[in-house]
Amino acid sequence: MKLFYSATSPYVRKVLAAAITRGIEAQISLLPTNPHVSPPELLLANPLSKVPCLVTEDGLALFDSPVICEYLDTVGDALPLFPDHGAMRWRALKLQALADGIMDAAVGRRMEMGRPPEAARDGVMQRCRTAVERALDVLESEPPHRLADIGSLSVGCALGYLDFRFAAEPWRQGRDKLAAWAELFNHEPGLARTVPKDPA
Ligand SMILES: N[C@@H](CCC(=O)N[C@@H](CS)C(=O)NCC(=O)O)C(=O)O
Repeated sequence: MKLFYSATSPYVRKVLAAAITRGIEAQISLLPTNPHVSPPELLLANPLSKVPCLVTEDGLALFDSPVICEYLDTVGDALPLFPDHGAMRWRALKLQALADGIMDAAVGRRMEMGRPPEAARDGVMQRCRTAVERALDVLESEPPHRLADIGSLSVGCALGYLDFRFAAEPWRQGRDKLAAWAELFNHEPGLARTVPKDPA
């Protein structure tokens, strides 16, 4: 399998964390890609010009990260990251959606940083910021469990992105339970081996 990849993308991190957790990362070759310049090889696979995009052994190009992670659950025979039914499944999918929403809002803000102020855009960015705050408060009231599934891994990647790009806005303040959860859960191999850093 081939993965169009960017080292700083939290969505890519989620896919890699899923692959590592299931022990199949060696089956994935990484294709470093800058989606913002729309390279033709990425566009052939993903017309939306976004990473992650996974090309399977059968040549099927898959996006976005929830779809890719669900596909990875069909590879190999490790325990699935998507519980197959019942309350566990809906809890995991809801947590994944909440975490992806944090990433969407935070990545959106990051893209706008450093640009000259503009009333309409600043209003949208403020909405993104408060959406993240509210989502974090929900996670504080009920932190994910300690098992690695698609929900908990997604939350780990979302919080990691906040640490990486928004260190000046410390999310741990007033959120002791979530901070304690992250402290432990960051030792999961899928997270510990994918900590984001700026390219040298
Ligand atoms: N919902 C998508 C989001 C993917 C996404 O937005 N990736 C960013 C990188 S962090 C990207 O490729 N941006 C390029 C662009 O928007 O043009 C997913 O879960 O995979």
